[in-house]
Amino acid sequence: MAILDILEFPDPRLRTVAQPVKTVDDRVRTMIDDMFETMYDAPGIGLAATQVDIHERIITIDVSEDKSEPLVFINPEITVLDGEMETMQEGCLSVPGFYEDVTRIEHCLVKAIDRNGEAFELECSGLLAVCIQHEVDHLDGKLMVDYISPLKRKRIKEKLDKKHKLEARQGKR
Ligand code: QAP
Ligand code: CO
Repeated sequence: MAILDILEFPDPRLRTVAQPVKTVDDRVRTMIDDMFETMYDAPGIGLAATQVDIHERIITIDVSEDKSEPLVFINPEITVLDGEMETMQEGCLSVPGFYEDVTRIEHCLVKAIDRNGEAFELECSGLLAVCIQHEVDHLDGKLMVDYISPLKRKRIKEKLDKKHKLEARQGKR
């Protein structure tokens, strides 16, 4: 297993639209294992393959208290279940140190493929529903910062640009 580098905003690679997975084989399962290791190490509750520069439609999530409920979604498709919306403060491993309010669908149905290549459906609400929508956005090249004001986005970009310059000087990236 391996801990992968996480791309950070405004890295243009985060804007890539991911391709569907054609076959769930050992290559895909190794990527999933590495994504879980990277997510738990961060630590985070959700990670999309896009964030580790893999442009395939794979998401790992664990919203449980004790990090004991790993969920993987391959080629996820979201269906809206009712019109209810919910606003939650979100973070993102690709936008470290920033937390912003985002309004999303409260209740959704997710259809996806699991690590054995089997199709499944999961009804989601609460944090899990928010997290799945956040991660599917990543697969479409979309980020949490796209939902906030241009001024806030500009400030976040400037702060992260500074952080990345400092890290480059220190040889971290
Ligand atoms: C997406 O995000 C999410 O800024 C997953 O310094 C988050 O795991 C969906 C993290 C909240 C819904 C609600 C963020 C770790 C982790 C940071 C994450 C940080 C360290 C974010
Ligand atoms: Co994110």
